Amino acid sequence: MLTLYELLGADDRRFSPYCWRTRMALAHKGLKAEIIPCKFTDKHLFAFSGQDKVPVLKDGDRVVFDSWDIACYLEDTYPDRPSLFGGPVGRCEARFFNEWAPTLSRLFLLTVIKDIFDHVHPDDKAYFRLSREQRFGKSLEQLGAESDNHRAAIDAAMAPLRAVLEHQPFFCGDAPAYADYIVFGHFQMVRSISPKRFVEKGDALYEWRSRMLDLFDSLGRSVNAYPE
Ligand SMILES: N[C@@H](CCC(=O)N[C@@H](CS)C(=O)NCC(=O)O)C(=O)O
Repeated sequence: MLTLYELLGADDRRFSPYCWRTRMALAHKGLKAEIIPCKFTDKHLFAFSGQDKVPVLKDGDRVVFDSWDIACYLEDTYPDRPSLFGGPVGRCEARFFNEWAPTLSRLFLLTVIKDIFDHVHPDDKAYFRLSREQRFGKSLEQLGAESDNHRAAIDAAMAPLRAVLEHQPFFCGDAPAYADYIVFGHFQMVRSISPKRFVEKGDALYEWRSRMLDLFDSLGRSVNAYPE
């Protein structure tokens, strides 16, 4: 019996990039999990994990947190199901994506932080404002006013992603695997809460995202989000 604790926003929005990785990884493995949506201020729901972030996965008595550790756990515990990494070399390469993704994530976050604030659950507004203003040392309004300053850095970060997709349909080759889910999570985060567009039709990344959204009976489209 698998249970996934994941982040919940207003209007049932699911905007955690790390939870999306786990959702996609479970689907890739063909595993079903009960989803327990948690607001930022619902940390008591997964306090048994001994830390304060989602995703948290419970598999019977086992508790695993941190999306990378969850992916490795699923790969090692369910080796007979489709592989997330395609072997030890693929696991090492996916680790690079895992370490690199926060660079893109931070740029996306700074660009859409006011949109996130507008879409966090009403119960979480005060927590989100306080914690993010402390983290960035600026008010949300100030960050919002500067939101378009990161476009050039985002384009630079996305350039190698586009270059790879000129040669192959997925980052992992002919079929998607965990490195694709890592990148996809961050695109799902922005699409879940922001009308801002980062990829347009005709862009290799847009086409890749459409293929990702088609996966697992359009799992990525099963949530409230802005138009593709
Ligand atoms: N390295 C962790 C990051 C998890 C993370 O940052 N989760 C965010 C949601 S996207 C969270 O739970 N934040 C709680 C908070 O900010 O209070 C992972 O990969 O799972």
